[in-house]
Amino acid sequence: MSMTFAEVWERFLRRDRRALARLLTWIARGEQIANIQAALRGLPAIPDQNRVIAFTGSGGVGKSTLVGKMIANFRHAGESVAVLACDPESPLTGGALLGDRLRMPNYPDDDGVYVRSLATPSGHEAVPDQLDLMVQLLHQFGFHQVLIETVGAGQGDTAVRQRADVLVVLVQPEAGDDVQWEKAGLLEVADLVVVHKADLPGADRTEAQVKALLNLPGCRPIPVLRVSSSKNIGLDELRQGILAQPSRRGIRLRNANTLLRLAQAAWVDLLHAHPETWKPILEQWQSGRINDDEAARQMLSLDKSTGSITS
Ligand SMILES: Nc1nc2c(ncn2[C@@H]2O[C@H](COP(=O)(O)OP(=O)(O)OP(=O)(O)O)[C@@H](O)[C@H]2O)c(=O)[nH]1
Ligand SMILES: [Mg+2]
Repeated sequence: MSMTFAEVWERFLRRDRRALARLLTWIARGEQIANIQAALRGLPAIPDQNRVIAFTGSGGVGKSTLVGKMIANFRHAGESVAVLACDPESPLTGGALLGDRLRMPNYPDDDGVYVRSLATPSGHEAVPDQLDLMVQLLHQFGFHQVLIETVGAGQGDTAVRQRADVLVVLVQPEAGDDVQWEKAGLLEVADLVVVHKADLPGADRTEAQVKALLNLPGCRPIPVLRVSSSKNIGLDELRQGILAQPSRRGIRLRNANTLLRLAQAAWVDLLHAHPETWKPILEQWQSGRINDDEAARQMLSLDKSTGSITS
């Protein structure tokens, strides 16, 4: 029996999990998007302390296992949790989806947990927008924290990263000097680095390497935590570390500083001579009146010599 959008939405508002599942399926298929967007606009804003936390790292580093552990950890701390597990589309998709679900304990009797697998075809443009909508739905349904397991260090992961409030990058102890996480450039964008599988030999060395890479003069300090999912080590510290990260607004401000630093490198003279030209752009961006793309476009179109906007 098929229900209309209005019927499903009415059930969603009454916190019917089947309605939530239906809406998520619609989004995944690119259906009912305009209706969902419009209906979401009518709901109150999501509290700042509700976060989107992405877990990323190379294949097999233990993302699914750790996310499974963090579900339980957040629950013990009184927080409700929804999980979106993304997987690359591959001949193994069916198995991979199942694999991720299997490592995440299911909680059939707990209203405070919801786990959903999500196929993310590589190069699929619609995915980031779909993710935004899904996350909004889950927050509006009442889940405090939304955890996302990303597809790993591949492309397609970038979109997820940009949409997370907190990005947790997992690395694991490795033999040899050829450290893949360094090549992947993941550390640069991390809010928090987890040296996972810390029960394995070499965790000390990996931790030292990560710290040496991250703690460059002038850069914001990034916490590096040692965690073992199999030995239940460091999980509370990870939760506390995540919650200690700035809320969305804080992240906006941090991003604004990054943008400013980038702009400074290219427009030093302009920035000193005409702060009145770029400060309004920054302010509009920080308050959310213009999005990242528009802010970047306006910044880049500033005329270097006069400081006026040229296009
Ligand atoms: N020693 C050790 N092994 C772990 C730990 N956590 C997970 N593993 C193992 O690491 C392997 C990969 O774990 P997954 O959770 O599937 O890793 P993943 O990053 O989700 O993998 P993909 O989704 O395939 O990229 C499994 O065999 C786990 O049992 C840990 O804390 N210590
Ligand atoms: Mg996984």
